[in-house]
Amino acid sequence: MTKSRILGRRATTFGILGALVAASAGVAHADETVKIGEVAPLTGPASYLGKDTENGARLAVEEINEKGLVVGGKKVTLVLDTQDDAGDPRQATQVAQKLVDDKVAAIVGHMNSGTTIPASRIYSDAGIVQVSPSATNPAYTQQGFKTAYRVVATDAQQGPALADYARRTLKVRTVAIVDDATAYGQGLANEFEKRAKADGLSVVSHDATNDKATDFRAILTKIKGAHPDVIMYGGLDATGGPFAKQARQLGMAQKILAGDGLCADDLSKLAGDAADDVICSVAGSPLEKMPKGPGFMRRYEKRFGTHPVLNSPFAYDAVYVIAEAMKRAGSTAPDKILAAMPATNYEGVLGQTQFDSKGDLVHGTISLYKYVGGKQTLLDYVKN
Ligand code: ABU
Repeated sequence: MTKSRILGRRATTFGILGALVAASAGVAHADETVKIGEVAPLTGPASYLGKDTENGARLAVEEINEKGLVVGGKKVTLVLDTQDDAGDPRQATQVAQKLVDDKVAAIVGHMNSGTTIPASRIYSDAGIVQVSPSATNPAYTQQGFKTAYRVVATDAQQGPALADYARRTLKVRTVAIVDDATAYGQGLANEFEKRAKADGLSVVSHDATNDKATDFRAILTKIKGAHPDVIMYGGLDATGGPFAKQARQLGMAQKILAGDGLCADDLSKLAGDAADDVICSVAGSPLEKMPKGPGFMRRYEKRFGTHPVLNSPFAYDAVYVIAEAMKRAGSTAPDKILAAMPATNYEGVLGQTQFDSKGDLVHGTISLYKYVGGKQTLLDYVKN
């Protein structure tokens, strides 16, 4: 055999081996890696809610990658680009710009209305879809931004549901309102107040505290003197828990109505026995009543060794909604995802997700809970 024929054979052998290696590499590795931005407070008093939000998004990303995501014929691997906005509006705009610079395909976030709203302008300017798992202030989707979506009901539903419950079920006549002066707490309290007045309730006072406050005794003492039948608190559990605890310490027996910011199983850690004085709403379906809810809870607990707290199922579905939009678009380009979002019709853990022209849910659900022995117990749920 001549030298050139031997070399030729070797070249063919190496060529076949190379092709096999390349083919196997093609099977083992994704054609494209795509970043999904995720933002929530990972520091500060609401960080445990932020971590729960991140966990929900992470679980979805891991599952989608495991099942295999194919977009426009290409295998896509999702990577979660997680950022901490500390629940602070200024930091929120800084991390929003960082995520735009990181060239994320879409955003799951932010968690607070007070961070989601200022960040939304940055995503809108960049043409990047933003799906908030938890921001309930109606203003978020009323700015005319085509990029703004949420997979949670709004305070325009949550406030009235609480007021109607007070009037029709608790049959109270007078209410004192306190909010934490944030976009969320104040917005929810205002929605509650509007409906309470329309329902014929008398609002004896409406006071503001702030989201860093720890001592509520001055406001509570004033409210105690006015003898309202019930108190409504607009804010997160970091302040709402101590608020309820101090009310009980002052000998106040009124029920405290609150929204989703207070409505996690962990409230008893912050409020102690006074958690049983709280009636609160979640701006979504009760997980335990959803066909896919128990499966989600099991998978979450297996992956993270802890229970879902509040926002995780919303963040989880938000990632799937974005992945479905990529599939419909046949592209991971932000403008193509944006164009595909209005046609969303996704059945997830939270039920059917479809959006109206503003980016809000077509069918928002409000669930009401009370606490018995510190354990969250479903009272009722109202579908739109
Ligand atoms: N929806 C409850 C907490 C998040 C927010 O600020 O809207």
